[in-house]
Amino acid sequence: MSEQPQVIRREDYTAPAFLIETVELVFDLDREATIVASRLSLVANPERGTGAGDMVSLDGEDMKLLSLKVDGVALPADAYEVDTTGLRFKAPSERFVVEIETRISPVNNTRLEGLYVSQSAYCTQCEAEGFRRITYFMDRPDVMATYRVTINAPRESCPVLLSNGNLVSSTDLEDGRHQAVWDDPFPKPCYLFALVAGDLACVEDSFKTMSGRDVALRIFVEHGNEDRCDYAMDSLKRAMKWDEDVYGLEYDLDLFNIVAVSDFNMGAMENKSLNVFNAKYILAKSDTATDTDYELIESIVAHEYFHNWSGNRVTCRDWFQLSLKEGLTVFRDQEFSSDQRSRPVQRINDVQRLRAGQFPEDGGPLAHPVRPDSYIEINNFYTATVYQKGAEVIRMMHTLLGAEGYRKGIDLYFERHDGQAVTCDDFVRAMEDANGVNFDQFRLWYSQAGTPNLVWEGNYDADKKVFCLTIEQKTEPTPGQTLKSDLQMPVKIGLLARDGRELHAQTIDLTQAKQDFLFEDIAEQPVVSFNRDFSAPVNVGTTPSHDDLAFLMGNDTDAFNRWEAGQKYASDLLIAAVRAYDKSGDADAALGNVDAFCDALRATLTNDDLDKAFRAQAMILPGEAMLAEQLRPADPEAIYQVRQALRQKVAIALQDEFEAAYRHNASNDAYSPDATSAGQRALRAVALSYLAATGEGVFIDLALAQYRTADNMTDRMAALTVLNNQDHPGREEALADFESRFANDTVVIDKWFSLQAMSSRTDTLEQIKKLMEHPAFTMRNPNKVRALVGTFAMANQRNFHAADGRGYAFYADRLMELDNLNPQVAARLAAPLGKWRKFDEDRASKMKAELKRILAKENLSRDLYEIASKSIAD
Ligand code: B3K
Ligand code: ZN
Repeated sequence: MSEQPQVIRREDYTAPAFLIETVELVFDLDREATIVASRLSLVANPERGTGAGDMVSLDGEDMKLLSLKVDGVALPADAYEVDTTGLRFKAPSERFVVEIETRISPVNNTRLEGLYVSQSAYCTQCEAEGFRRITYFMDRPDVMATYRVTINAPRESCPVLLSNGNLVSSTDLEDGRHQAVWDDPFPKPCYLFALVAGDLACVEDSFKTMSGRDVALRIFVEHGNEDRCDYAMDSLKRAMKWDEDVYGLEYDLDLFNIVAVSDFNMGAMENKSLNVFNAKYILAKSDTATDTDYELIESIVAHEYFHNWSGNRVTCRDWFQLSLKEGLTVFRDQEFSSDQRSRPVQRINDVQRLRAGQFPEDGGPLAHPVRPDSYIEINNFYTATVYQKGAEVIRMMHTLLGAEGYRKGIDLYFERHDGQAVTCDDFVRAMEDANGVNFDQFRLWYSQAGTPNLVWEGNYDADKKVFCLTIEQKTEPTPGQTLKSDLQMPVKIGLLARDGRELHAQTIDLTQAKQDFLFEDIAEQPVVSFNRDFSAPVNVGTTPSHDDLAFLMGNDTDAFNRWEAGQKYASDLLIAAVRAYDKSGDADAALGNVDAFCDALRATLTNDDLDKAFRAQAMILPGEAMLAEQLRPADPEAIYQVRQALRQKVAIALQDEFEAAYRHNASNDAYSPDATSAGQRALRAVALSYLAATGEGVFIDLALAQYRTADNMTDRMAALTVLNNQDHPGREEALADFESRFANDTVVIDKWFSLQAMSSRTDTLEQIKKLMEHPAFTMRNPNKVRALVGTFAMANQRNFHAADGRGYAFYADRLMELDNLNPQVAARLAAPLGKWRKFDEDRASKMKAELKRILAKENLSRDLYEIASKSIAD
């Protein structure tokens, strides 16, 4: 880096010196040279007491200033300053009009922020700070204005011209060009601005709101994909209805547009009335999308729609408050999915995601509070902590206040703050005021980083029939935050009798470092079901006896904890075995006798009272990365070997049951993405995967047969996933077949890339290098990079951490290559190298050497600099 990048701090927040009331934009679209004319009406901010003579400071990057007028008069060169970060001049009065013309180059925009080209269409991405790459502006979320947008473009290449709000007019212009004018009556920050133009197909439907208004719903996709929009459209309608039913929130315009594009930095974007999506989260039909894809589409479509209120109508004062909209909206989409599908399975998935992504973040070099205190590049803070932990914080308020109390708080929040840019604190205050509670201690969840550790102990007094539960909490220091306070959290518990009856259930309000809770009239020594439904997002250090875990797996009335007991049991066995393996090198011997565990799994697998999706989940052993989190140092090869060995033992012990599950869950019905059918497929897929783990060739043949005859992508991928790790000619046959079917399908072929990047085979890195030459692969498309390169580091622990360090070197090379094209995506992929503290010295020093190499790169972006420098710090 040429100079140290600037750190932005939350405590430095000041209100804007000037406000912008209205924005008029005119775009003359051209791939190489788009001209943007903007007309802004500015007014001094009364809160700041500014006025004539004060500096007007507008952000702007990577564009050419063509002209600048204030109140209709061109500013002479010495009356303004322009550099690579923005434009500054003195205000002539308290109220004035600024007119600016800029030139930008969409086709050369490889960062995919601002206005860029995806396939043949123009599109924008402005959150967090992309608008400043379109025109000079106060690019901050607390400047809210109404927008009128005129788009001029050639009619033939861009028949579709879209922006936010309502279409005011469409007109033909000269020279084959045409014009559309859009007007958005709702004041919004510029990060919610969007423009799309191109030759896109449109799928249309409508929704009648609770007050009886008809809203036109449109999904725009590349031609040929019209038949893949049904599920997204259906999800949108269900989300609109759910928000009315559960939150009383109605959509506010007559039009809601979604556009799916192939080149996109993240999942989707909630621009007002013009959501832009990564195509993989819209397009689905049974032979191209798996059940998991359908689930993701449902939840992301809902998430972006829900932002219309939680994010757009009420937005963030500054980017430190990001979780105000993201934590809340994730909680909303999780609850939506729970209502559409199996609630316990949804909770298990959400907790798995939190544990896989957020807990390691919170325990590593990039730990930060849900409301961070500082950043170098805000795009690096769209994190699991802000999103997933932020959602857990909202969920805890929901648990503490109850559904009704929570709804009262939400109603007050929207009533008070509609049309405003506010803080996380404002949200908590609405919850407090509506319910007459004090959340001073609870607020610490926003400011304190790190995952609390809870341990508990139970003591039963048989004479008095009193059970005493002692809970202790402790949070380890995180970078820059050594002192930790005790947090308030709801801990749901159940006390179970040996015959499975529930003796007592309660939500405990934990507030102290160490606290005793007494339960009277408990007839017998109970088995404790602790932190049910994962009511507090914490690590629980106490491991019950294997007998109690097996009992909970079979008897807990809380489905989440039934699953959790199995995970704890498996982790306990595996961790002990990894330690023994390190000495003996014999995975089977290291595991010893696991019959009792297998029996407990069998009881779950064959319990027809349980949801199939749940049973499938319960069969899956904790992943390699999850186990690595619990070991210091983690030996990736030992973890791999021991986990495989346990899988084989389970497979052999339960072979009959898995065969039965495989047979009984075949379906002759046409594919349907509903949760019940998906659960059936999931159980069958788990059965197949275990059958293959027995090591018997006939089951590899079975996987190949399933691949050949599959009539939907879920079954096809389940078979291919099994074949992918095998040394068997069926693997090559199936991979070649998949390639020939989907090579030209940009969304689907990514499954093929990522599957190969995930393979546990030892030739995987060589294969990945070859695949980078594949015609369908390009470093310019984020989905491709994530599928092939990102998957390798994130989901292939064995090969990424290969002892010779080649995995690390390859990865660092790709990050540096990508940094030149798209720093945001490069930085978002960089975290795996920062995990060096978890590994042995040799691996740690190799990982650090790669981080150093990255830090020495010429023209290193601010984005990657921030992640790499924080990752390397001791
Ligand atoms: N708000 C966007 C994320 C923007 C990311 C910018 N780096 C999508 C979402 O959370 O809904
Ligand atoms: Zn969001």
